[in-house]
Amino acid sequence: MVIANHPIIAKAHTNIALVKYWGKLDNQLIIPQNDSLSITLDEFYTQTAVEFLPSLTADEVIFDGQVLSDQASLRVRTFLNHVRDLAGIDYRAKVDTKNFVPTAAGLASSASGFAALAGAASRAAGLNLNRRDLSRLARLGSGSATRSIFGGFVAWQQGHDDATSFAYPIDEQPTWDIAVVALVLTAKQKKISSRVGMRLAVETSPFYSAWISASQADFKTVKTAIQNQDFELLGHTSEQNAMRMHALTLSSDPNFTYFNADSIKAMNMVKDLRLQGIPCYFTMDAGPNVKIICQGADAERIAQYFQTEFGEEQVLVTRPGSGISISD
Ligand code: 2P0
Repeated sequence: MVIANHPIIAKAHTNIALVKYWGKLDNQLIIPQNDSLSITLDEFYTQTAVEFLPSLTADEVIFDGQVLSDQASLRVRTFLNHVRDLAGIDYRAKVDTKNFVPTAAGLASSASGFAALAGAASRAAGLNLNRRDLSRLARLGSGSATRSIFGGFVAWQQGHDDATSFAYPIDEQPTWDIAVVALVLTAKQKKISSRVGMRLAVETSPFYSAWISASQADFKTVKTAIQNQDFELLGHTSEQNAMRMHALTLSSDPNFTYFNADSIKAMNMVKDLRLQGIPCYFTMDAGPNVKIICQGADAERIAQYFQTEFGEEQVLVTRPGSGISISD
């Protein structure tokens, strides 16, 4: 194995889950409690350069031009240890990462971040992993990163150990016209991280077992909807799945929610649009921003409707994006 003698650059897009991951079976290996399914988004991505250098005595992590403190870079350095173990090397690395997400959109995600880091660091360390193994490696950084290795519609197979928990593509270049309208309702950092929130749900929500059985059924339904290009089935099931996930936060002890007043307003506006005959469905992750799944032909009209309420800059239209790319 030969480590690269120049920085390796990887680009990975973020993704939005239609069937959510919310809870781990194994907190170290990040083995989830259920299968999940997402769309990779073209507008939002992370680009990361990594070089392992014999001259370095410690890992150096630069994020959007700022050198991170030891505390802030802990997850990245822990991840680099996995790569060093895998490659059998001991060198420290220089990591330079940039998020390409519209200013303060609050959509930056550990998904694109750890996927890009997995791609750049593994190749810089001399490993030449296939995409399945890259998704397993990305998983050790963050669960949602597992899916960002692939483009279009992607599934993350739950599995039961490190070897069997990985992502695979369902439809990398969808031939039907799907779009996601992202509403930036706040760019504020969330109070309860996904990691803490999902652990609370597993440990305290009396609804957790119902979530697992419902989400496994949703996974099958959304897969069928993709195969049949059945937009309404895809949208309806995704919206139901999102609300089932958020019911876990409401039923955790202590209870909490990622909704704010604007999230609820936006969800009601989506329902109004449906009553007007425009098929569109909402989903939300571990924060107040709402994403609207729609057909490409309706995207601009839907975006305008929300721009009137929330402002032009707060509404972004995005489409299915590609999987990871890594320089030589
Ligand atoms: C998902 N989310 O499926 C779900 C839906 C947010 C809501 O995966 O602890 O940052 O690093 O594995 O992946 C966000 O959680 O959590 C997430 P870790 P992650 O996209």
